[in-house]
Amino acid sequence: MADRIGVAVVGCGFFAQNHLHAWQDLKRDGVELIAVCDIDAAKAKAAAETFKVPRWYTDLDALLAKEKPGLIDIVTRVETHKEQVLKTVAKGIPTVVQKPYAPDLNDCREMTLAAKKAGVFLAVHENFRFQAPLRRITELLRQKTIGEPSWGRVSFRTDYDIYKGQPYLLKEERFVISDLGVHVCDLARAYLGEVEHLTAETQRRNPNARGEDTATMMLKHKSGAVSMVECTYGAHRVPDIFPQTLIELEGTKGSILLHANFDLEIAVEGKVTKEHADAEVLAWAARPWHIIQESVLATCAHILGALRAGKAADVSGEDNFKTFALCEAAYEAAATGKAVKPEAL
Ligand code: NAD
Ligand code: 89Y
Repeated sequence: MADRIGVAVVGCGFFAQNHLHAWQDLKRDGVELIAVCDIDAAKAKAAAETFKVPRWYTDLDALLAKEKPGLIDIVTRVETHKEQVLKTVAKGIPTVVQKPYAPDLNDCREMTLAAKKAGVFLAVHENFRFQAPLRRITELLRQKTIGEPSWGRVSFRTDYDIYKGQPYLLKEERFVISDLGVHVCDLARAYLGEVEHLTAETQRRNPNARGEDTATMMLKHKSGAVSMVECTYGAHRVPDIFPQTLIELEGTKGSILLHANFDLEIAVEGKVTKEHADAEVLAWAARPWHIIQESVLATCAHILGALRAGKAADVSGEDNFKTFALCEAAYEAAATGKAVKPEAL
């Protein structure tokens, strides 16, 4: 049995339920949920009761005054991330914060540099690259199965009613790039490497949304590879495959195609292999969210492993800064109609 680690979860809303389940599953790896916190007392109390967490708080300062978590998991919405991360980092507590990292790149920079200066572990819960079919693709690329990848497409297109669970999204001034662009840009980076420059077009296809609900981005990677990276909440497709991400990658020796319903096609020098790369439906999960729910467990497990190994997570604050820099560049590119180079830390 691994050493015990006390985890505190801040924010007990819609998505935090998945984190709470994941940390509970990781009890087998020594995780103990020691406290939860939400400014809404009813949510904090309900989470404590459901997940058998001994203490609940309505204020992060009160939690920090009483508890000594080995890891704090912030699952509140984006506008609260900086204030909370700066507090936990100042206390030297290893921290993970949900995506999007922050409302803008300067805030991402401030948190990343604060953690770096203090030598405190900081990760962003960027979970898409940990989805079962998407991590299988990472493995294939690491094995150089298709040689050097030179072209790709990352695509998330839906008009599933996400507003039922996440009504706040309709009011976001920065909408789909901030919410989904962070995931698809992260995948493009993970598969094809860092980006030289990008261009982008945005659209608002749903008149009830405040911000853009569609983004089409073209990335020129430093390796010379090019990718089309797309996300929309305004697709009208039948069937709607929410929340699946589709992938196309072409390399010097072959290609990898992730089709709908997790069907993976790997072509190497003319020979095609097919795999079904669906995720396990965990005991607490349900379709169609199961693919994301299983990735939350995989992300938490990865972050825990990195922390214990004394290493930065693959999705460290510094890493996610680079993903967010692509999103910030996409907003600028869409506004100016020009190719934009992502900013460095
Ligand atoms: P939500 O509004 O349902 O939950 C947020 C909770 O935080 C609420 O219960 C609220 O009361 C609480 N809160 C607000 N300020 C607080 C504070 N200062 N201290 C403690 N608690 C506070 O939102 P959500 O849909 O759960 O989204 C949370 C985050 O999860 C967002 O950043 C969202 O983008 C992200 N998310 C990620 C995925 C994914 O796949 N990675 C999916 C959905 C949502
Ligand atoms: O908010 C989005 C995310 O980050 O992943 C899925 C989601 O909840 C809805 O598309």
